[in-house]
Amino acid sequence: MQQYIELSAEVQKGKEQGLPIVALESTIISHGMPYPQNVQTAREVEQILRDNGCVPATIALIDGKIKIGLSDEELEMFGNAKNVAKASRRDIGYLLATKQTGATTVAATMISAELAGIELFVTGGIGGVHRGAETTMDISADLEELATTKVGVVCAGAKSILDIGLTLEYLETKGVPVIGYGTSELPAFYTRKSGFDVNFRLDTPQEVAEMLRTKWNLNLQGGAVIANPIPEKEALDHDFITNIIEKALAEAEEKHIHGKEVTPFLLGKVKELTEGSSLEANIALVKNNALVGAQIAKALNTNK
Ligand code: PSU
Ligand code: MN
Repeated sequence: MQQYIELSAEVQKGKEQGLPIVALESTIISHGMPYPQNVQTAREVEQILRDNGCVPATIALIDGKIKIGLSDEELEMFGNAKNVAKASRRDIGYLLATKQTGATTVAATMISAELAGIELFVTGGIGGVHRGAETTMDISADLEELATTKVGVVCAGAKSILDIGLTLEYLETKGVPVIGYGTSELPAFYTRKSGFDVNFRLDTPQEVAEMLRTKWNLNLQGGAVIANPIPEKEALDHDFITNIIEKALAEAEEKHIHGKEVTPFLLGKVKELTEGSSLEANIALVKNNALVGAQIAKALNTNK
């Protein structure tokens, strides 16, 4: 199996030194944000992790390998290229075998992280149950992955392009704990509130690490959602963003967007309609997640 995995020199060295390693996804770079802010954000997030005592491992599929840690040129390529495939669980075998370039989603990044022995993963938002899923059956493979793969995922909650209530129901059925980091209400990505409670509120990195370690010591499969609200001053106005999301959803329906195109289409539309303010919020929350994720990864590393 190790023949498919390639660690960057930085990750390899970090591993040998016993440093905490934090996984980062590449779909957020290729499909989640526009160039050049995507590459710049990816670099800044990596640096936040380094400055806080961790080793960043941005993950992607390149030339038949699962790369754990990307070079500067590779990051640039992911941000700029138009032909990068969005890679979720189902795509990994095909893309590696045909040596195509693939940007890993939350699901594929979790799989890769687990294979590389990485326990914590920082991102912006997870996929979930889409609105109207009772007829379209559009449910992100990210949720199934959270149910099976042993990686903690730090995010800013679920976007209201999704049906947040159904997403929580699905996670409950699958036994995935949803932790509020310093909050008892699930954040909704651009805003700190969603109207839905998390399962458990934890206030320190040590408590989160202890919860994950206990779950995994018991050999309970799957990960956890660690939902960290966007900083107050960066949050968008609730009514403003709700209105824009409604418009984006209506356009997706009108244009019959489906399958793996849905999420990137909605993210792009929201960015366009907010004239960039959603992008600024997105960048701020990912950086904030990196700060919190670094603390959790360090606590996990001293609690093996
Ligand atoms: N939500 C975001 N930004 C993103 C994504 C989701 O706010 O970039 C990406 C992540 O890579 C996530 C994927 O895993 O979209 C989910 O896609 P789908 O809904 O097709 O499973
Ligand atoms: Mn989908």
